[in-house]
Amino acid sequence: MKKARVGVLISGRGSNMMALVEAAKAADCPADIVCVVSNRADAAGLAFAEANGIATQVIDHKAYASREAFDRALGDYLQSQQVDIVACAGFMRIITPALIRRFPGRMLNIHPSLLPAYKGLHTHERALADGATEHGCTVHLVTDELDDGPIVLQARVPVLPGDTADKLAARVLVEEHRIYPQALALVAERVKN
Ligand code: NHR
Ligand code: GAR
Repeated sequence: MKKARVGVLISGRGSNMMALVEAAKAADCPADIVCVVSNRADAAGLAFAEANGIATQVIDHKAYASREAFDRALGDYLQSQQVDIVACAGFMRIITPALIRRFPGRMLNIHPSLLPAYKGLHTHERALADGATEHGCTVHLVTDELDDGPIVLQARVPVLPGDTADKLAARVLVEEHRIYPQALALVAERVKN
């Protein structure tokens, strides 16, 4: 079976990346995780990727004069690895059109809210402050507009009495780890053919 080659972008813990890597170990998974890129050298997820025999690369945004220059370096590395699909997984830098246009319709992100609600940062705190009764996560295609691209999959969780941002985030994260591999497989099936 021909598999889509996937590069994952992280900035930290990398638990979503780990879920993608584990799911891609299945023989019938249409996606192959070929590299993991972090903008931070101390990202915990890098060691996991290395232990799993996946190429890793640190590209520090602070070493570049502009967002565009950073994105050009990211794109050059991803293309050197012949990546078909880019999966952002807790990647914390806003991506410019310079990178997005190199992977049209082939760049995914997981966002911890039920988009279009709570775009941007601190989603769990904002949902709690609003008294929301439902919250969740969304896998969407990345477009030039932040957290605004076509939705691939969503999952909902209840907001429970006594919730803190940490408790709510943990409940959402379980669903992130479930739907991100599913969404990647959907896009990989499309890209492969
Ligand atoms: N880029 C584009 N063009 N479109 C999207 O939908 C993107 C994106 C880049 C990242 C993830 C995202 C989220 O799901 C994401 C979606 C970081 C910021 C941010 O403000 C906002 C949204 C997201 C990720 N980052 C600061 C910046 O100046 C830095 C914050 C930090 O380093 O802690 O880039 O929520
Ligand atoms: C996840 O909850 C992800 O949805 C969120 O950060 C966490 C990363 O965890 N993403 C964003 O907030 C994007 N702005 P992980 O590194 O363990 O996957």
